[in-house]
Amino acid sequence: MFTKAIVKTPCKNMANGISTANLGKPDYSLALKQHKNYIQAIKKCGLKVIVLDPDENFPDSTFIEDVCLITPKCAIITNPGAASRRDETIQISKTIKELDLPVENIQNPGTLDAGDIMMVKDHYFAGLSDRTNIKGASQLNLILKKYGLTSSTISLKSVLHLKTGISYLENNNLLAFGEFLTHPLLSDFNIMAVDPDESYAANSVWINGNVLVPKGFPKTCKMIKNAGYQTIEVDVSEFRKLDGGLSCLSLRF
Ligand code: CIR
Repeated sequence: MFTKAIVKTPCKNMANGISTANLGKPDYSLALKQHKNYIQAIKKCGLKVIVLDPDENFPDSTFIEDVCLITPKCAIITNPGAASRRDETIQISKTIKELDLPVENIQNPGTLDAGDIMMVKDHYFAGLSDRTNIKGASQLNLILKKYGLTSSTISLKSVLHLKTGISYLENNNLLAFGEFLTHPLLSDFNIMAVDPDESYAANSVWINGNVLVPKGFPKTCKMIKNAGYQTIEVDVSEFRKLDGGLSCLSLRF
């Protein structure tokens, strides 16, 4: 069960965020509207939402998931792999200090984006990507160990972050596409295969029995619904233009 979430309002400068999507520049007023709807959706799942102010210095800072990993035992401030995102951690550190949790840090030369980390009960899968290096993943492993938690790594081939390609929906159900469908390290999961033409929807988010699914991916939404979940479709088209998905927009804990 999650009870809280932290989100960060997108800034006007989001138009200058990192992107490989080739879908054009995001429309800021539409992005603001979609962000508000996203907050409503996660509130509907029972979360109390802390909303942080926009920060024009960091175009990608609305993708708050990447800068911190909150576990039930500790919060880990990451060291984002993209240079332009490195100092997003300063603001989140201030917010995290106010929570009643021990705080840990990933440090140079280790880099880690928490979009690469997928929690499955007490175990954390860490994607090795262009953003998360082996040193970052090893630091994470040592930190988690202190708190009785475990982790393992998965090397990524084609996706930005691990959770771009897979999402854990609890009850051993794993939403996946492409390189993850037959991955040996994931073979114990009940794999729910996302159609290649809906691959963006592989980033869906389980919150307290509900699953947030990006709007516009009907086959995936139906598959999740048929598996017994309550689905909530959320339009995040403007965030997709910056390679961001549903999970990146919040820290849930
Ligand atoms: C970036 O490239 O860092 C942002 N434009 C998108 C981050 C998306 N975050 C995520 O998948 N966890």
